[in-house]
Amino acid sequence: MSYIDTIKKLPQVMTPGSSACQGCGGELILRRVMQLAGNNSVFAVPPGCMAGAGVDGWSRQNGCTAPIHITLLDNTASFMSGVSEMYQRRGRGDVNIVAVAGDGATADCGFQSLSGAAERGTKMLYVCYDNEGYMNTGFQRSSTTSRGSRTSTTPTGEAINGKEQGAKYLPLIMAMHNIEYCATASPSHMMDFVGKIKRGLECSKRGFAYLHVFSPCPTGWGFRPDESIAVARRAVQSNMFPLWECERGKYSLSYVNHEPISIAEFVKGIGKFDKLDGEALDALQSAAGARWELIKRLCGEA
Ligand SMILES: Cc1ncc(C[n+]2csc(CCOP(=O)(O)OP(=O)(O)O)c2C)c(N)n1
Ligand code: SF4
Ligand SMILES: [Mg+2]
Repeated sequence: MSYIDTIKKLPQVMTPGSSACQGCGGELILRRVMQLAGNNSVFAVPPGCMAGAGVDGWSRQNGCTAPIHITLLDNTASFMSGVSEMYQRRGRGDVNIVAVAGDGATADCGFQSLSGAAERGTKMLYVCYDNEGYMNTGFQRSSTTSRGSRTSTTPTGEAINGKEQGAKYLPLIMAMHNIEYCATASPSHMMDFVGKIKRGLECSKRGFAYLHVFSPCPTGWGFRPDESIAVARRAVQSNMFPLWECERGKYSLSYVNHEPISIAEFVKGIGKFDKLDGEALDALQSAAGARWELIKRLCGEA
């Protein structure tokens, strides 16, 4: 059965009526994860754009049709460790334990709790939708924000020209926790993403599974809502966001770029990068190149 047929047959767990912006990558990611996990699941969505958009429920009309917790910004994985443990002890390992959190809640505020749950091998699937910033509170920079991005706390002007530090590459840090499953995904490569959600759910029955998903944000990044999928596709095609997976220590590439497009091509039309000069573009290009070489070596493709 094709992934489209699979998706068509599955009911939506996230109800209509979310207030996320048009073209929000995060909403698409969350809908797919919830749909694949289904109603025999317990979800956690901490503060951020997705909780703010109402997925945790803010009236009797909308929210989520499965049990869902709005955890704290910094305790999602430890909170869900307790939930997972309770279900294991009751012999209910069939229940999917799933967290979907932003990059701020994952790579920064919640990292201690995430790292602990990963190291303990908690049986759960943790999905980070990475829109490279604290979008729900006004587009502040996070540790995963790309170098040179204009955010509300890293403006472009005379004093600084966007974020001065490079992005923390969290998926590899998570893979180094020796977890059951770790993968990157993009909404532009939906078949790959759906396969990884399924694999992540399966692996969450044995231990910790982690998905890091590129999440274009038209409002915060400054591009047209109907460009979201194209932006995500260019991120993959330029090696800005390589697609790979690692199951029990075995790495493999999910998408091989024989002729990658340049980073200059990727950033075209994305407002947060519109003040990048040649030097900043070169820095982004060489960081992307170095990361790609490292991943290829890990995957035995170098
Ligand atoms: C400890 C703590 N500090 C600050 C906040 C305020 N806050 C709520 S959502 C949010 C942004 C979260 O960013 P991210 O996790 O990346 O999700 P996004 O908004 O980008 O979807 C912040 C800072 C909070 N809820 N808790
Ligand atoms: S600000 Fe960005 S991440 Fe938040 S709902 Fe809008 S598009 Fe989605
Ligand atoms: Mg974010």
